[in-house]
Amino acid sequence: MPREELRALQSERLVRQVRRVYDSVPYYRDKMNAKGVTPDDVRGIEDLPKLPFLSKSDLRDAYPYGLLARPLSECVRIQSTSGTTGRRVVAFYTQHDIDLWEDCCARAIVAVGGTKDDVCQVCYGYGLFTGGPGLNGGSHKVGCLTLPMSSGNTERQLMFMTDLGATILCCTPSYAAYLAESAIETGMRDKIHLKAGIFGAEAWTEEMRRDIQDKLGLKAYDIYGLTELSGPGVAFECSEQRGMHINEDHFIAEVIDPVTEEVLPYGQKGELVFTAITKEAFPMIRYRTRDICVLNAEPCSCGRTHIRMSKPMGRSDDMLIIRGVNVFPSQIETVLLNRGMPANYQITVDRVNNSDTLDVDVEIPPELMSDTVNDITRKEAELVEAMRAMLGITARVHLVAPKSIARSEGKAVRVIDKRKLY
Ligand code: DLL
Repeated sequence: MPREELRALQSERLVRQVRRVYDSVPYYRDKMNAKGVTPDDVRGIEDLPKLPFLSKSDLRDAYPYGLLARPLSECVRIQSTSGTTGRRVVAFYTQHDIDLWEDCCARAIVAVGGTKDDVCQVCYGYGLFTGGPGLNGGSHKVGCLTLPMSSGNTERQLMFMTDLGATILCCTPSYAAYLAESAIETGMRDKIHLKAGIFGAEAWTEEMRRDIQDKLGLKAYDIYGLTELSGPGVAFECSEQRGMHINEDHFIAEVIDPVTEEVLPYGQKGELVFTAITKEAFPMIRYRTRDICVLNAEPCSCGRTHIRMSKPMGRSDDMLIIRGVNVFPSQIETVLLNRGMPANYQITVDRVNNSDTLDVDVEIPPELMSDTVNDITRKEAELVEAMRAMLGITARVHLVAPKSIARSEGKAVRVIDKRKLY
């Protein structure tokens, strides 16, 4: 669609969406009233900056139903991120929302050359996580033979991949790298016929792209999305592999200065903000993603007119993505404090053999100092279990001697991220 037409479509959808949320969601109405803006003030996309921002804290305040724009009886599904209730995002979908979301994922598959003749192996997690259900739906829409593998069980993944001749692989980039290594180690590499991979949900570098491409003999494409906006498929790479086209007929993108909240011109680095203009149940107006990136409006040689976003270059909050799971350091702190441990801890994240590691060093409280090695090992195991329950992933917990974690004169350095992903 030519850009002028797209802009007109976005304007029309935005105006309708703003009116709809104002009329049906008291939470939005109050926020707009507080900013002194009514739906009459929004006549087109140029009026977008008048609207208030929405952030994760709004989602928390309004949890679970406060941002619903349709009656619950019209909703057919929820999806959710990892995390505790407070941090957890629960998104609602009508059947129409699911159809549009799957369309977005289908576009991503078509963009990597997918057709109904392809065999598409989906090894993102199924269930609450959006990765599996989103790509699964997209693959059906394209008409690919879909292998709904979900994550894990590498041996079985490789068996289906080779026996059924998978041609498209959808998973996190770190799992793709792990699959590649396992295929090489088990001598199955020559039986793999993948042509494309659709990898996202976490940050990955160009080096990692080259490594996966070389090892699996495919072209590796990036895909971006977040639960709040439906899931994967908000943006995806085309044959150019140079930035991800944003599905702008569904999502209007802005980049802002995260501190001043001023809207920045295309080409400048800032925090990505999205307005979902077609979602029914869980609309999201000017949602602050906390992802830092750059938008690029230059025409793309693939012919798509949608602008492109760079790979996320970091976050404007402290969220970590570890093995595809969203983790806030405060969740780890909560586990420690609930279990009577001191707040003297340090989190180290690294990537070893393309897989994320999470280590938590905690100083032994003085009352445990007299305990035996057995007691300490038991305490560590208990903390590992409590963290798994809170975060959904396994951390290695090490009880260390009191005062062995360096004290800082300013802010405590709680997190050391050695992954160099950005
Ligand atoms: O990760 C949705 C998704 C599933 C995207 C499968 C792609 C593929 P959440 O769990 O809500 O949703 O996490 C969203 O993950 O704000 C980014 O910080 C990060 N993220 C997602 N895609 C990418 C990517 C899914 N391609 C958060 N590169 C987002 C870097 C990404 N970070």
